[in-house]
Amino acid sequence: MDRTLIILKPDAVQRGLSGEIIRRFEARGLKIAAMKMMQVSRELAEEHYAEHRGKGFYEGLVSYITSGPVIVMALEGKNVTAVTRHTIGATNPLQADVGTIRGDLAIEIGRNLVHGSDKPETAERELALWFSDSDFAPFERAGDNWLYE
Ligand code: DAT
Ligand code: MG
Repeated sequence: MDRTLIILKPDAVQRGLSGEIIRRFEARGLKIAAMKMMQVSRELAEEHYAEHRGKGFYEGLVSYITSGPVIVMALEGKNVTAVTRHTIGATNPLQADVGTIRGDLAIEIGRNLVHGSDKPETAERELALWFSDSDFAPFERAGDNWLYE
């Protein structure tokens, strides 16, 4: 099954929205394959956001993601990266549809609550950056035949 990386950013943890956000992913049918809470180092933040190095918002982005603990998850499901991007909503919460995490729970682009890998290849790179094999607890979920045809 496909896997993707999700980060509940420091504002999600500080605002007490971790449960609400995880609930939305679980309710959609996604399976939690790995999950941990951690303080992000500057090195990891820079590696994670390497594609944005040099952009005007880069410094703010790195200080935001390192400003407090985050919850990192590997979610699993068919087409999981597309499914999670859909549930997360547009990067700028003002453009995110109502019904999405950012559209319902956030206001500013610099406090948009959650990271999700943008493509399957990105997911692969990011999962390797944040998790090792021993972080995963594989299990069969009863009822998956009611989620997938
Ligand atoms: P996403 O998080 O939706 O994948 P992205 O990868 O383009 O978006 O950018 C990473 C993060 O950087 C994004 O969640 C918020 C911040 N960001 C992106 N574009 C920005 C901008 N124009 N101004 C301020 N912050 C921005
Ligand atoms: Mg991105």
